[in-house]
Amino acid sequence: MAQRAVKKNAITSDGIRSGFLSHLTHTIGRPLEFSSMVERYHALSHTVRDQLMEQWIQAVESYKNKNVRVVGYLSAEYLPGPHLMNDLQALDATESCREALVSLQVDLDDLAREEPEPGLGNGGLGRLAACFMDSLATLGVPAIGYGLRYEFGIFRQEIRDGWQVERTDKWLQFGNPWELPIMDASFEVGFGGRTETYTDDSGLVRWRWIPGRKVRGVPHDTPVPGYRNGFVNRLRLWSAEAVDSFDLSDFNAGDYMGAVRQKVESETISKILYPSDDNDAGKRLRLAQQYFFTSCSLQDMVRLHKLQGKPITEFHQKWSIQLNDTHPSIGIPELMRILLDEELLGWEEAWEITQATFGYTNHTLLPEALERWSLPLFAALLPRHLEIIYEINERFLDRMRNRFPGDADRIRRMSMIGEEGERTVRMANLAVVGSKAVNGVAELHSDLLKQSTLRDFYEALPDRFSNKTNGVTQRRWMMLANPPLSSLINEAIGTKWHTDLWELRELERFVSDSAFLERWRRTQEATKAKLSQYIEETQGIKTDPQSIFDIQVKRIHEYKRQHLNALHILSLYCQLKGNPNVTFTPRTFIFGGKAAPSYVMAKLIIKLICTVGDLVNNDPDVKGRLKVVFLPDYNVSLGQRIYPAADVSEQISTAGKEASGTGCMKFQMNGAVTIGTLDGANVEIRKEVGQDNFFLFGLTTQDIDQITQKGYRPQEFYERSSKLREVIDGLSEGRFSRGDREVFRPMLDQLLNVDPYFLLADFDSYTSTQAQVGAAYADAKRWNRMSILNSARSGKFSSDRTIREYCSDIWKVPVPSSSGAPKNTTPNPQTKRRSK
Ligand code: 26V
Repeated sequence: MAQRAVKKNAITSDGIRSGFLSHLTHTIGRPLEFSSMVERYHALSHTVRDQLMEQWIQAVESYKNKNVRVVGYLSAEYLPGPHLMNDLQALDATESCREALVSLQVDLDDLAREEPEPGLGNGGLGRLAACFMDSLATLGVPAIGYGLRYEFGIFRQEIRDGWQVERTDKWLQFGNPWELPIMDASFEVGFGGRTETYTDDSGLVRWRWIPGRKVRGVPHDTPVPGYRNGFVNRLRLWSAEAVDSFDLSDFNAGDYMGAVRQKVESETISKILYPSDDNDAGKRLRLAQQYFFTSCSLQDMVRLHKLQGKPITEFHQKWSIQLNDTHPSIGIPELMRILLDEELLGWEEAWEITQATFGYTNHTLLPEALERWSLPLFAALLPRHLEIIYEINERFLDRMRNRFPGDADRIRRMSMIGEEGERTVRMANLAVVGSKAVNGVAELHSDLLKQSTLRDFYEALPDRFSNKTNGVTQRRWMMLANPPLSSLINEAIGTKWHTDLWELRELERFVSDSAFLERWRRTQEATKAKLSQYIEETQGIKTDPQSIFDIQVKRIHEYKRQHLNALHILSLYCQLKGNPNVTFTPRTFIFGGKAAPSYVMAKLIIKLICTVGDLVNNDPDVKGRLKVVFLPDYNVSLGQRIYPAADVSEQISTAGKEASGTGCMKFQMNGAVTIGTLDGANVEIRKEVGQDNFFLFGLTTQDIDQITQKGYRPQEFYERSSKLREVIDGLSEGRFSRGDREVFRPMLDQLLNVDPYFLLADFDSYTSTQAQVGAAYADAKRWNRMSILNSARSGKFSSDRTIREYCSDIWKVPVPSSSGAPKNTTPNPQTKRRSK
């Protein structure tokens, strides 16, 4: 009798069906017929989590007792996106699940739409952490991602009359079926108070910290499954609770409010994510958050280390800790404090262990984003840590004085304490000195770090520095986000690319196959049609799937220059108004992204985009050839709809400002062609795809240095370019804003007088390159070829490659050979040859 081979441990449709019904009854307490969508979603999520738990326990057992090093990834932010479909995919259970639900007249996609995504991050840095977690699990590397369980994540964005309005994110409102609180692994974290010395039994003088108050951290664990390898890591997020739920003496004395005040204050620590992605210096709560989650995480690692019966002196052999930016860099003095004050080691030994444990990743060159804490604030909250930092600093600066005698300026710049104006603690300096490895996130960024921001440190400690170009997971950004394209690729070249993205280069065999080119085009058009439908349903704007979908999604920031994009659209609009019958490749411009609530200029950029949209979408002269859409509340889920539908990827930051960018990679994988500056990872994308398959424009970092030295005068560019004058004057005279001459005044003043991000200098280059984009698109065959080549040459940008590099160069952890992707990470000869 013919029988379908059932894989060992395969998750069957019957299994899911009975698990789902059982959870509806026993966990939710509702019969199927009276259950709501949310309840069904919860029942299904519990069913899937059950499967993960079994694998989780197996995975923990498999490495607990072995001598493997574990990665501790410390990040204040994670943006994992919805779990359900991702975890089903990892378990290879999507089809059985669909089948099981169909038999109950329930639709899987309906349930998946009920999942609120955990918005526990601002942007690229948080999403990178989530891609890394996916790759670590898929490569079978034991790792724990540590962070904060914010009760309120990044705000929901609404647009009212073209302005951003923030609404509270309540992702935990209906409970979170993916997490498991682990009550017996909680820790206390101290704040404030004072330090004192005492003499220990052997007559040595020692320090101890007597905190003024304590807060309890409770871990909530979310399983992170590897892709079809039976391996599961965990994301461990700390939630703050009061050490005692209320103070009994206050309570007995009748002070009910006083009794709960402490509880409320403690819980504040993990209440809300700071929605700004540059510096929030002076925010005491932010420092408290950083110390809280870092201390809990270190205590947890020390506990796990000791559970294995290992001496604390071997801590660095068991753990490799990566600092995702400086946010957790307080971990350096915290580990020192644990080793000195609690484990009673001597300074030298403690310092050796600490330095051998940490690696530090820098994610920004913007000076305003480098963390500095006011010294009095720091001293009040973390007095013992400040003492330790002073000692680290003194010893380090002594070494530097020997290395660079007489160079007082250099010593001042390298100090962990800033003395100009208000005294500050400089976290980047601490992170560099306390780590064995320091890295940037793209080649250009790492070079600029060495030449500018961290130059003194590079000169003193050159071996510490390296580059680790970012990557993104193809499992979420292609397979989950773009099933039609993924199927087409599977059919053409098989499925090895799921765990080895270099395999996509096999697509190059098809670039001259007109039948394949046509299928590629039709697939993309169908995906664009789906986004069109979403846009019409949510925004009431009609868009043409045959027009160029030209997309810019990312946080709104002046350096990312969404307003340069908007100025170009206005210029196209003027062109159409001037000659309504001009030949013109129709375009749909799509934007998405949040502005920090306090960032006035970023909010004005959103207003500009929406104003341009109102203008062009409804003008009969435009004849529908130009559409502008601002999609509100850009997040991971929306990104999954957007990236697959792009023809053109806008990566137009001022050269030298974007550390890497990762959206660029998501677009490229899905076959979009980039228009971009030589900034961040664009440089490497262009190297991979070749200059013919990338639209380059704008000033380079060197050009900008030169212009700056000579003195940049944006007015000159305005005077020289008639196109630029047309849009600037139009804005200034209110011609694009129903006569309102004031609304964009602050932006125009800034552009004409200062223009710190060189929009006016880059405008002509940008518009003429955009004209080339239009012409290229008009030649469908040429465009499809470019699109395929972009996807085919995106192998380098898998986070699997990035994680392999961290494992071998920084963490020194082996990647199990049984894991999906091959060991070899060198680029293929073909793409090498094409490199410029
Ligand atoms: C800083 C702060 C300061 C205090 C308030 C909250 C907060 C949140 C985030 C940050 C750091 C922002 C740095 C960042 O996100 N950098 C981005 O990192 C991406 C991943 O490496 C990279 O692709 C982007 O180019 C880079 O801007």
